[in-house]
Amino acid sequence: MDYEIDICKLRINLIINLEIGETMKMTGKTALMECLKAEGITNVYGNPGTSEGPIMEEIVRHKELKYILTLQEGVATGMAEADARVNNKASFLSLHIDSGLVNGFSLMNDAYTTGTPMVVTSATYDVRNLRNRDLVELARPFTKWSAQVVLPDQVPTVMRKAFIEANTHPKGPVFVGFSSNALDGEADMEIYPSTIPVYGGLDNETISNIAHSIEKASYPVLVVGDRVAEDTALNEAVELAEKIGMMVFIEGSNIPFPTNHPQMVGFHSIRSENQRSLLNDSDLIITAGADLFSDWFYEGDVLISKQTELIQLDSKPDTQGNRQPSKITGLGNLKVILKQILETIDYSKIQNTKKRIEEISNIKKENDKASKKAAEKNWNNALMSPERAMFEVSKSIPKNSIIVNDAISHNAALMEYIKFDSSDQMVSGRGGSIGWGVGATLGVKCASPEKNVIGVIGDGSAMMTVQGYWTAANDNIPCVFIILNNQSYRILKVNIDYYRKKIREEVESSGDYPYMDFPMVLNHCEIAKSMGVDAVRITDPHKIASELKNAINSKKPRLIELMIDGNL
Ligand SMILES: Cc1ncc(C[n+]2csc(CCOP(=O)(O)OP(=O)(O)O)c2C)c(N)n1
Ligand SMILES: [Mg+2]
Repeated sequence: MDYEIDICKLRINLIINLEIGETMKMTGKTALMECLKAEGITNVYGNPGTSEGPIMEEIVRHKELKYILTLQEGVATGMAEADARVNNKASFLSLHIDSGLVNGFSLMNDAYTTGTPMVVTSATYDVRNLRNRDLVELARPFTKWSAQVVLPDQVPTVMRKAFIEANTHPKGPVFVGFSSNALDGEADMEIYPSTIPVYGGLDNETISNIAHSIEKASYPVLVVGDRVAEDTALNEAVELAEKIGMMVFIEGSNIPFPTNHPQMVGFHSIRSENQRSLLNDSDLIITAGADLFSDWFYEGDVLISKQTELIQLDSKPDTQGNRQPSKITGLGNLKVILKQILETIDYSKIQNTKKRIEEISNIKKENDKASKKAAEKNWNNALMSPERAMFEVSKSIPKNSIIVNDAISHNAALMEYIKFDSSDQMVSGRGGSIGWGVGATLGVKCASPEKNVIGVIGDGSAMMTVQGYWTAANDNIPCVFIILNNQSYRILKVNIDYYRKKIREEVESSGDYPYMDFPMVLNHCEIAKSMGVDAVRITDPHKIASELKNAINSKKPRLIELMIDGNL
């Protein structure tokens, strides 16, 4: 009896009083929770199984931690991915042993290739049980580092290491498996938080070489990407572009540059002939945190002309050397590097800045005019055009909002009609796997509850993780899902046409798109309602702005399904 009371007291002490670095006897599962709290984690995204029993009964004793139950691991993984993107540091994801973990791999694979830091865990059974799979081996292709914990007092070290590894470039998911022996066993332990690694700039010689190249360039181009946003270097990128008079392209899935800036002439794509020729006319291209000419199809190694000098700057090492030989490759914190460049350039040597800026803004105006003209043709169609839909959506987006962009083939329309001037206003899916947007919308709202969060999601992508509507209702996560119902996997049609024309060099596409349409039209409105989320289906574009306003004001999760023309 005395023993039980002691244990009870000890647990109360642990929950209320544990100080950083204080030695205390505790179980591995308590240590795990204390580690999460030390890391500043508040949301645990997951789906539990029998092996996670010890974690589930422990987590409810820690009021600082909120477990958010999802009904499919794809939802939980999307939530954790987006949480990490918004907070710019590793999030925490708890998946069930093998089967649950494997369901998470689809979006973990994207996080791995694009560099989103996440600590992913599963619990395994007693190590003496030979039924256990080797989870570390299973997770290896989707994680940059992984470990199996079998003793309780391994927990603090391994968790600290896991957070450091996830947050270190190249960032990505890490995996930790906990045996029940480690979770239920007791030991003396101390809890310390990890430290997020910091990165510096480049040596003086490299910086003056870069400055020199800029000073002598007559037509310099800047391609900015995700890591500019991650390194909070948007202002430095703008200052550089404006002081030098550089043409700017945005690449990737964050906002590294104001999208409506007069020098921002387009979103970087190998597929645009106009853009290729603009890039090839340049004598200096600087990429900052951006992947140049990246696409699913291979179109050659060297794609810029011989007279174009390439300088690649990035914080993520594994992005370098994939294609395009560069004259200088600089790795470090992009905010620091861009500041170093700005401080080193001899501005008296730079000529024609004003004239260049004028020319660039004229190119931008021409591009804008051309896309407006193209959109006008279908503006009043009976089945709403994606451009019209995005224009109507843009009318009701409050200032304090984050857009979660999983618009897939309507991404261009979204970026054309919704303008962003800072890096915290939008995150978009990073490729590979569909099914990101529903979880991501929830994850962004959980990570930034004070913001209005609006997810714009393709009907096919949303269908992969519709279970997320239930989580929205169950936890009352007041975000808005805008589903673009174009009754198809439209992007596959776009891509197969590009493949036919560009890779197979067919003069005309056959126009066949097998298994890329949904003849039996999905009804996300009814699906959402069946899971407790208020929803509306809209065919008349005039109703969009007021419905979106109502949805945001409702302070409840809402779904707006827009019936969109998916024709190419
Ligand atoms: C998990 C997964 N399965 C299949 C695919 C192949 N795929 C890529 S895009 C896409 C269709 C997306 O359709 P939707 O979200 O409706 O967007 P739309 O192209 O219609 O705008 C599919 C099936 C994938 N990327 N990931
Ligand atoms: Mg679709």
